Amino acid sequence: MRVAFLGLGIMGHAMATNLAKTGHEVTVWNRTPGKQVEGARTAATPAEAAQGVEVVWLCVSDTDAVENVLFGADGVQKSLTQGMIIADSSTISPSATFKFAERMKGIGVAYVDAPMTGSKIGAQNGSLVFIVGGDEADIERLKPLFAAMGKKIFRMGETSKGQATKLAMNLQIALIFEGFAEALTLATKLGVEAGKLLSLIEATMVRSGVIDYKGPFVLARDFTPNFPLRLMHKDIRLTLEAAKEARVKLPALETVEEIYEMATEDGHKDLDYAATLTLLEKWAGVQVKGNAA
Ligand code: NA7
Repeated sequence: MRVAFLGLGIMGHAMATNLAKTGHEVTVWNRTPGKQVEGARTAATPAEAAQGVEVVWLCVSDTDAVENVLFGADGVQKSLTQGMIIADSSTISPSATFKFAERMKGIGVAYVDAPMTGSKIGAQNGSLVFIVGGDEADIERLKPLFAAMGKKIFRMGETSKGQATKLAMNLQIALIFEGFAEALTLATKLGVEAGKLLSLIEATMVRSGVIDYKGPFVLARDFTPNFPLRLMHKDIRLTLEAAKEARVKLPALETVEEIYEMATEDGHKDLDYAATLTLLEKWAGVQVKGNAA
């Protein structure tokens, strides 16, 4: 298919590379010039990238970035024609997504929100899981592209329900990790070896995908970003905003948001979100480390 891919960050670059590798005709654009994708053409603006394509796929930081790329000067909107599909893999506000989609509907352009889970590694090896909102027929048309970048699609309902679900998923990741980090900090302070605790977790119902994935990185004190703290913080804020709009109270997430705020003040925003552990360690006066037993 002819695809414009906009946003070549950690996730977007790997996704666009997989699209080009699987034979799709890809044109890429990134706000900061100089990024390229092997096998793809590079455009100077979103409008230029979107010219004559069937699908415009976005993967940029946040709600403002999506709005800018779609409706800003030299935005995608200038090149849209009836029958095109916009797919957005950024994690952004569900209510803003709904509004963007309504604006597109007026000109006969379909809008599918397709945030994903699977981190940098999933993006690189084409094993992302897409959490999708949109019309079934539009999603069907996108299937060859989803297949090039991921291993599964979950349709959660109409447009914006993908974003709503993604927030509900990341809420759990943030809280599960925080629980793990608090347990590691307490156990270390009480003299328990972190590696032994991890082995026990893995053998019991406390086990989770989040801990399986993050545990070895944490024990090795490797906080290089697979999912940067600043982006998880953005998702937590989005989740709290969506909850406020829906009049839902999320007390645990509100507390975790403060920890992200302080971790950001400590200069950790570009590290992995696992670096929130360092704040708990600072308060407790310990450092968690060890080998997975
Ligand atoms: P990164 O690696 O931080 O990349 C973010 C991308 O978004 C990068 O290409 C940025 O361009 C682009 N960006 C940021 N702000 C803007 C604006 N205002 N306009 C246009 N483009 C912008 O994030 P990931 O790839 O890990 O994640 C992307 C999304 O997927 C995010 O929503 C995650 O939560 C999930 P730059 O190179 O900085 O010019």
